[in-house]
Amino acid sequence: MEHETEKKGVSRRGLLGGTAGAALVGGMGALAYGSLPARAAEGGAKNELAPGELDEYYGFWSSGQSGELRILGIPSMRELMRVPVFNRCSATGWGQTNESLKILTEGLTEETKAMLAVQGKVTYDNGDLHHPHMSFTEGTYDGRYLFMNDKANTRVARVRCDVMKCDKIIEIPNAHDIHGMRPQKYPRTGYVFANSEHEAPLVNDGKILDDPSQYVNIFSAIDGDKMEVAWQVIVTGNLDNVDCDYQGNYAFSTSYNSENGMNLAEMTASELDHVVVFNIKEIEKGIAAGDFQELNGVKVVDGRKGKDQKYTRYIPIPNSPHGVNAAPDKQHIVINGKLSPTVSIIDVTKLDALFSDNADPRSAVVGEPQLGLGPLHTAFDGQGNAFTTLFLDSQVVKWNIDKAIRAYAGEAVDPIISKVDVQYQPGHNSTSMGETSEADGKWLISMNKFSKDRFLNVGPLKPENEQLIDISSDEMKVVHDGPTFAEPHDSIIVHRSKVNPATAWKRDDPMFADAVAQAKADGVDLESDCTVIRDGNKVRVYMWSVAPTFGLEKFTVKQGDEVTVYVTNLDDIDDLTHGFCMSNHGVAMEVAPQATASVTFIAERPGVHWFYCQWFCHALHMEMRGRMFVEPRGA
Ligand code: RUQ
Ligand code: CUA
Repeated sequence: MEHETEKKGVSRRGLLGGTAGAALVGGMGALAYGSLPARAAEGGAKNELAPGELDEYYGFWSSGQSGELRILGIPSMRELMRVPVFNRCSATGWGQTNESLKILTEGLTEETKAMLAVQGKVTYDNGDLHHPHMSFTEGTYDGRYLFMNDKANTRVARVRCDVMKCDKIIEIPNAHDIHGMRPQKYPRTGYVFANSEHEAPLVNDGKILDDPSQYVNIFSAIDGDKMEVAWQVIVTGNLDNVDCDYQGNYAFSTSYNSENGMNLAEMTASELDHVVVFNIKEIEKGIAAGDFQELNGVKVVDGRKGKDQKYTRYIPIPNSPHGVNAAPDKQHIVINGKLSPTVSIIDVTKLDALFSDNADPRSAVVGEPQLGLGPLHTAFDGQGNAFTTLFLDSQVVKWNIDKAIRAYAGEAVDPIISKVDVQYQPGHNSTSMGETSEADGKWLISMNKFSKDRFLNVGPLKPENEQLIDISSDEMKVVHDGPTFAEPHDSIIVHRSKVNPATAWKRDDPMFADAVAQAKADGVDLESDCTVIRDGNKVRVYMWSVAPTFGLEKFTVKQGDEVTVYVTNLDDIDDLTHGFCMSNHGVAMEVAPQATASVTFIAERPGVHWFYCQWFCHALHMEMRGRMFVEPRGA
């Protein structure tokens, strides 16, 4: 499918109505973009799109404790879609349809299933989705999958980019609260690396609480094709964020609690924490040679500090480092100091010596520029420059990697190029294609944790603020404010040429293979038959939908029956999604073009109940409805 950007000849409408106006209403005229329309007109990159114009990039956004993935258009910052993952979704029926429940339950451990069953649940209802990342081939995005973590319930999920739906969710055994997560960049993904943030006793069975010496943490490599844990490494200290090199040799995890402290004072006691370097090839060799213990079905190697280490190195880094970001130059890894005003630059070409010659781990650090207060994450432009968020300073700083390295070597050069104020307290940032070897230096998003006075007051709970920054010149320009709901942590900006979603499902899609198999067993052709199959007190109702009708006007069941409704959307026109909502039963789902979707419920209310199409599809959409008749028990 060719994307077409069509200019409609609509002239640029300043941003006044959208942002400066709102800020002025907030009484903060001084902070408003008084000069913004003029700036936009000065040249630089164009971020406003005319109606009908398509964006150049997809933005894939986390949503933090909302648990979903969001898709934005960049540079317009228009929200294009929400993809439910760890959350429940009223619109699509995610967490309710049989297809989604399978994905939400099949990857849970037996122990978790039992724990949930006691609470009357089959799966978790919440998630905390921090880091969405696309699969790579040879150092750049390949448009196959998006992977994302759930810090709340220790899971990793995968979204298929062809249909933009989640197809796998797995719980990671032995780990506690998956935070940092990145796919392998080379030769391909491959592994998805995932950090367990919180330390716990290795065998966490209720026998150890107050003996931190027995607490460990777990680094996981997940096979992104199979969505299974390939291996794990036991480490010292906690694990925060992770990234990996462009050579396929090493992964890097920051640790803000090398102390293994159990409270704030203990966790921040020492000035130096560390980044753990994982030697992927050595770990693979160790596993092949049987140097592992098996724990809850996973092969686990010991990479703790102080052992005679083959698998890991611990590079001391000041002070509670947070983000870790591989530069597109394929050589440098930037570790963000958080409590230290510095970032530390690791040169990947110096890492082999750490392992082969036992070289001083700090010898891999080739730069440590002081950038400002609270550096959290760094993004890149592909021209040798880096952009680091300064949480405490509420700024983004642009700096030059080479100059920082030369300054560290003693040369009198200042690596800092410029700083820009952002509103307020930035966490992650991301640049267009900036996490790949194809970083193009056009756009930067600063994901700010607080919006304070930037928008109309909506009560004590405020939106966050994501700002679009034009980085096409050394003077960074904030060109857009974007309020967002809880709480996008991270994003990636992917050129649209990398992604090519379908407009309709294929009838042989694995997403609804179970429904197809059941229909086959029932002798039902989903594409033509509308029928009711009774199987004891289980009733299967099959119908198709073609705007503006369902294939069944009515069906009859008995009170107490377990009813499964399968709807197959035979429309294959772009955009012609139907829905199925059984009123007063808490049942609703999306049925996109050429999809089959199914939902199961108990028909416990005698009488007539209307089901209706809940997705506006046609001029006669309101009329797209039918009846379920429930005969009372004993009738
Ligand atoms: S972390 S604000 Cu969950 Cu990505 Cu750094
Ligand atoms: Cu079909 Cu609305």
